[in-house]
Parts: sequence; structure tokens; C-alpha cells
Amino acid sequence: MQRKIIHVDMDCFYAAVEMRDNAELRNVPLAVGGTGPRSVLCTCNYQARKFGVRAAMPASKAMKLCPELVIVPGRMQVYQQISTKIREIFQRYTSLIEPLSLDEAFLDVTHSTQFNGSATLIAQQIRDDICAELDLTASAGVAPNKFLAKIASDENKPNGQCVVAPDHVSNFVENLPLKKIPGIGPKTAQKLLKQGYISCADIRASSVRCLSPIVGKFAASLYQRSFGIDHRALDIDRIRKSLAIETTFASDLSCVEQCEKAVDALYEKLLRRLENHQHRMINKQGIKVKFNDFTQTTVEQQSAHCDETLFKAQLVKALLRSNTRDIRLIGLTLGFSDDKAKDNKQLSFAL
Ligand code: DCP
Ligand code: MG
Repeated sequence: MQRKIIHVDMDCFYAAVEMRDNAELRNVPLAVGGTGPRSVLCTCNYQARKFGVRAAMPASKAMKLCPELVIVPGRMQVYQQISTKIREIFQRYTSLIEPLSLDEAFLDVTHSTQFNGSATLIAQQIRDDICAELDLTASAGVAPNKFLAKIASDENKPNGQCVVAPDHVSNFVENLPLKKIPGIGPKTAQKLLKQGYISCADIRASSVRCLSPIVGKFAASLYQRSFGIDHRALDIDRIRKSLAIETTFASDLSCVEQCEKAVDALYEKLLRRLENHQHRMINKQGIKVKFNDFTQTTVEQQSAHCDETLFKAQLVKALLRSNTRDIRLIGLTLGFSDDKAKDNKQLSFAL
């Protein structure tokens, strides 16, 4: 089955966050990084890029290229928090997500149902959500595989998207400069150029045997890429295995009824969060109770649903361990089974 992959990449991520949070930085060439004589830049905004300033460039060189460049230190924690929020937005549309870095991820939306399964419209909506909720812009590439989606997301940057429809793959790839292919760095591109390989069309006309002496083990993949082929599935091992929600009470709870009410409220919240994970298979549910001496206990069991009665029963079990201690926190958890298994099942149904 033809995959539908979206690659989302935030525009000048760290710099965009600094511009968002400080109006004074919005209309100046800006970089994020160290200012010391030996420090390098993490990234810079598009205004600074006009001067030739780039990520990983020494600050001293950047200042020569652009004397009015403003360099601010990074705030990793803030970027991390935003990255989490971006991933929450992704999860509204699919749970098959492969994050590549804080600002970049592959999404497999082959089985997504929103917008009648249109990956183009899903990508647009994701970018709209990011803009509306986080006041930041993202670019996206939409394609039948990972490598094309990744290249496509760069095509209309910043704040743009590019769709490579299945019947345009061959055209799109034909004139692609080789340095655009992930895995081909400047040195390899140079080596290939020396042997007369400029674009994918030149690779197509060659063979794995001829390419091996130049690019080694990458030859077979490169040959495939030159035809627009990439069979790699998303690496989703790192995806969320559970959904958890918890509350620390303003003042500790002392009776079962209060705790039951708290579970009611948490359960409602959990259901709302679960709407974004409809395609996941629940295989476990559990409760966590923290007592006022900060020790905690959990009750967990297999379950194929998000079942309120079961949470209540688990609560009673957990409270039996309280020894008259008051309750400081209650949390509810759902476990999901491995998506790879689910995906394979769906595929075998489709066959
Ligand atoms: N980054 C870094 N050091 C680098 C490259 C990047 O610290 N050598 C950080 C800063 C970037 C973030 O990672 O903001 C994302 O990297 P990208 O390569 O996606 O670059 P940007 O998002 O900054 O710019 P673009 O608009 O080209 O995606
Ligand atoms: Mg980026």
C-alpha cells in the first residue's frame, strides 16, 4: 500500500521562538548561540540568512558577514516545552510519529481519517494549528515516502509546504541536485561531481556496481533514491506507550468520596485526551495514588478499554494501602499496545 508521509520542520526554530517572545528581536537579523570568541551559532532568522549567516557558523565569522547581527543565548527548556506541544498537535492526526529532533518529525498519515485522508490538507491543518496555538510557523513536505517528504519540506520554506504526488515523483527526483539527498554530505556530493554525477538523472543512468567505489554501502540506497524509491517505515519505537493524567490536590484528600470525585474529573479529562489517540489499542489501565508522606502506590491491570468502573475499583484497592494517610495526588494511566503490531495487522487485512 502506498504510504502518505508528512515531514514537518519548524522555521528557524530557536530564533523564531526568541522573536515570538521578544518584540525587540523581531525586525533585526538574529542568531541564537554563544557570543564568546570561540562560540558557534545554533541557528539564525531569515533576515540574518540574507547576509550568509548560517547555523553552526562561528559567531566571529557571522559578525563579520553581518555586523548588526544580534546574538542571544538559547533557552533549551523553552524549546523543549514547545516541542512537546508540537508533538501533541501531531497526535491529533496520527500516532505514527518519528521525531528527528526538537523541531522536526515524520508523520505517517496513511490511515488517518481526517479530511477524507488527504495528507495535503492534514499538513495544512497541522501548520495552522501550530500557528494558531503556538504563534510559530512550520513548513511541511508531503510525499509517498520519508526521503521525498524530507526534501519537500525544504522546498517552500519558510511557512510553506510542498506536495510530491505519486505521479510526480519521477519528475521531482529527476533534476534533484545530489546534495539534497539525505545521506549525501558536501564531501560525497563533491566526489560524485568529480565523476560526472550532478543530478539523480545521472545516477539512474549508472548502476550500484559503478556507484559502490564512490559512496560505499550507500550505493544501493542511492540508486533507489534516484528513482524516488524509499521503502523505510517510520521508526516509531520512541512513540508514546501510554497516556497518563494526574492531579496534585490543593489540599490533601481524606475520604473515599472525595477521591472518587477526583477520579470522575480525571476520567473526563482522560477521555478528552483519548480522542486524539483513537487509532491506538488500549491494553492496560491503572491508577497511581500518592500519600501525604510522598510514598506512592499503583494498581494496574490488563484492559482493552478505558473503563471508569475499573478505575474506581482500582482506587478502592489503592486506598486500602493508605494506613490512614491522606491523599496528595491521584493519576490515571492507559497503556497502549505496540503500534507496529497493529500496523502489521492492518496491512495483512489489506492484502
Ligand atoms: N540547531 C543547532 N545546531 C545546528 C543546527 C540546528 O543547535 N547545527 C538547532 C537550532 C535550530 C533547530 O536545531 O533552530 C532546528 O534545526 P533546523 O536545521 O531545522 O534549522 P532551523 O529550524 O533553525 O531553520 P530552518 O528554517 O532552515 O528549518
Ligand atoms: Mg527547522
